[in-house]
Amino acid sequence: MSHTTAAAGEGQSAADYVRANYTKYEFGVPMRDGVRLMTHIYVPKNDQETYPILLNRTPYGLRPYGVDNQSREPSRIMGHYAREGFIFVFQDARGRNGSEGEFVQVRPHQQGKTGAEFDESSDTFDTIEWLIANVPQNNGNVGLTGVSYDGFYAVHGMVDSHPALRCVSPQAPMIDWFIGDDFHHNGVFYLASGFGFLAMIGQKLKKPTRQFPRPFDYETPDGYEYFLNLGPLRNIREVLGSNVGYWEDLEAHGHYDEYWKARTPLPHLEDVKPAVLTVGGWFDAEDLYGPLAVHRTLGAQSAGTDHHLVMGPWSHGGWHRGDGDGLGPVRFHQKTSEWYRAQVELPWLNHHLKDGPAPALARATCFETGTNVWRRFESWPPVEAVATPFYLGEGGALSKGEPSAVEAFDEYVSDPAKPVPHVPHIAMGMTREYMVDDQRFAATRPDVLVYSTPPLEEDLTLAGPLTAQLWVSTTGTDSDWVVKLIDVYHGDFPNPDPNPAGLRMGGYQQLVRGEPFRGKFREGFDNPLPFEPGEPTFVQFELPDVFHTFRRGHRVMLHVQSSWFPIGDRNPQTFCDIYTCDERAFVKATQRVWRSREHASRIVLPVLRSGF
Ligand code: PG9
Repeated sequence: MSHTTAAAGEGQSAADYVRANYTKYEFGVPMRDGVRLMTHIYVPKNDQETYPILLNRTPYGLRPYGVDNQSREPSRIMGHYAREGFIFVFQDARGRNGSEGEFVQVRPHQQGKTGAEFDESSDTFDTIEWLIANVPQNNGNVGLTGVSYDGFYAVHGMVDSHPALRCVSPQAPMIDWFIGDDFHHNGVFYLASGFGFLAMIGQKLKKPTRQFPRPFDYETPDGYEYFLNLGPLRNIREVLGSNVGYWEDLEAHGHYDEYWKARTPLPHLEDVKPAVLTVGGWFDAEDLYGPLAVHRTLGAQSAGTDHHLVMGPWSHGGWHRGDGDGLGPVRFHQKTSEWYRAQVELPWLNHHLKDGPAPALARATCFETGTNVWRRFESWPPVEAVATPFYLGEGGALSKGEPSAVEAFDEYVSDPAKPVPHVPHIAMGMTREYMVDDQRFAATRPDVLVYSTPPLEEDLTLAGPLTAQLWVSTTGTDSDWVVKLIDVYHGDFPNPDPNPAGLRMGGYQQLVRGEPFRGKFREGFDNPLPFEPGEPTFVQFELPDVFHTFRRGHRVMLHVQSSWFPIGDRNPQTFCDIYTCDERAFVKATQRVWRSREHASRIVLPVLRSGF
């Protein structure tokens, strides 16, 4: 038996190190229905050891294909852990790229499968069965990780899991494309990012291709202008042409029907056997709903599962990218991503896959922004947080005092021809930084209502979801309501040093959490209802969890508006099928947000701590 010694590792790029120390294999792994899934396997050349398998399944392709082509690092996680003794396995999902079969976007789980019936859970099970039986030097233990779409597959892999699957880490997993991930938030279509995805991997391909699709050529850097000129959503079909693909599904399912209900894996997260480490980022613009929903559902439905949550100050996938010491102008003054990988993820993988020491993990390890400190909780949201209503008041006040006026409201005209931008600068698509961008540009618009506390006399820490409870009226018959929670820095907040961008951080209005809600769904996402023009109507919705401290001297600010473009599509403000309506449906509407004794609008904040 020949054996090799690892080449010198330090100083080499991950790709060079992988080439020098791993043998790449490529197989079509057979599923129970005979379809073969393209699978890349990287086995350490040191054949004196056995190693656990770290599996990742993806719709985005495994380029480069071919055992002799190792022209690039296969993945970030392999780049981080190439020296840690794993067998890395990457697989094209069914029907994608090098794999056979039919690709189905967010394929539903099939309960009670028999014979050759399959889904993502069985494809994962069959893959693990084959790997354990065929891959040299494996120690019989398998871990499954994945970010975003790959995280969706990781969640499916933990359902009816293979006995060799010891641990699963769904990271920013997509969980529900209508309620809160990617394509929709509370029924509002996420136009800027959704269109980009449709143009990238939304096509219904006649057969899988190993080529990654060329990015869509918008012919302008200005997303606001591009999508405004695009007009009603129905024009997407025309722009994508024969590649319209998945848009047809989105267009056909404009409310939360059986199509959508079948596509969330949450109902199947029962009796989950592998250990689970769910990871998310407070500033994840794509899939923030998913990790929080998985954590809550495991806690509610799968009591026996050894599961933990990590929420850091990260954008989408930020925990595997870079060192995590800031996002845009917001600094965390520590390498949060490196800390997570070294102190949490790798020890957790080694514990479950190599019988390493158990990392001292609380149920939830969460980074508190504002004070920039990791904290540990035995439950998330923390039971100690107190739901505290802050009322919208006269003169733009935001306070704990209930309004006393008999009839009071603030109003603005919402014009779909001039929607409120979601970013202060020119951008195409969805930038990572929009989740913490300065909101001063919006605060001065006549179609944005602004409410604020006075400068805080002591720190205010929020931990958990926010609930908007608005009494609103509109002259239209449908409307969106966007609520943004903002941390207003005091006037002499220090500028970065060095400050190449010439930022002025004094008075910065940092977005902490923003979320839209399509008003027609106020009685249920599967029950769209028109507004009665002019009639005060109660609209309530949740904004995803935060863990943020407003420092003493800062202000808590709320913006309320009826468009957020082009992150969200424009509501025509006429009750109709927004995916197929034409330009005539788009009308100006006068919006009112009521703040009277009988119609008291408020935001309920999860106050964990005031002061020290
Ligand atoms: N979560 C990402 C995404 C999916 C669908 C639409 C837009 C973004 C992703 O998996 O890339």
